[in-house]
Amino acid sequence: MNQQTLVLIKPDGLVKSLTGNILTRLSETKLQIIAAKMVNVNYELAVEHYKQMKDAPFFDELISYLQGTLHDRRKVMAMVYWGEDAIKKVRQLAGATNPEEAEPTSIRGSYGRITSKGVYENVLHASSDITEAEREIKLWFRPEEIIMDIYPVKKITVSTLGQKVWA
Ligand code: IDP
Ligand code: MG
Repeated sequence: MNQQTLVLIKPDGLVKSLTGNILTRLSETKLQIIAAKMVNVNYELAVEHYKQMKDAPFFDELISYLQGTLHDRRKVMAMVYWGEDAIKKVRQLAGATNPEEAEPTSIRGSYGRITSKGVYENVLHASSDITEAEREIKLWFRPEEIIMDIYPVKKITVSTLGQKVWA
């Protein structure tokens, strides 16, 4: 079944200049990238993205991690991958959440680490199921930023007041 999944190259992946390596590894899946952008992650976005972890003892550090304050690199690269079994294929290549338990040749096994404070720095995020993928893709992307109609859309009229356009 064709499906879509959200992939984030987290700030540690960017700081370590791993973008090319990660994209090359993900290209093994033969999936298509149907959206991609760099994002400055504000506090609200980080908390909404990881809201299911809100009771974790490392939650505050996790939010700093995703926002890039831990690595002094305040951005992430967000992408949507699409194709047959996309969610499972990307998760398999990503490897286990804990980089020490991840298959050594997986992306997290190759590049992740456990910091002294305890949060797993595992270089990328990948949605874990269809429901999570839909929630996350809709959180990170607007419909027109994705080159395929993957979810139903509706047209509304909005005020363009204050919107930035090219000067
Ligand atoms: P996932 O990224 O493999 O889906 P989740 O359980 O959704 O893993 O956790 C989100 C993120 O929180 C992980 O990618 C990792 O950065 C961090 N994390 C999860 N569990 C732990 C833990 O037990 N200790 C430290 N960090 C963790
Ligand atoms: Mg998860």
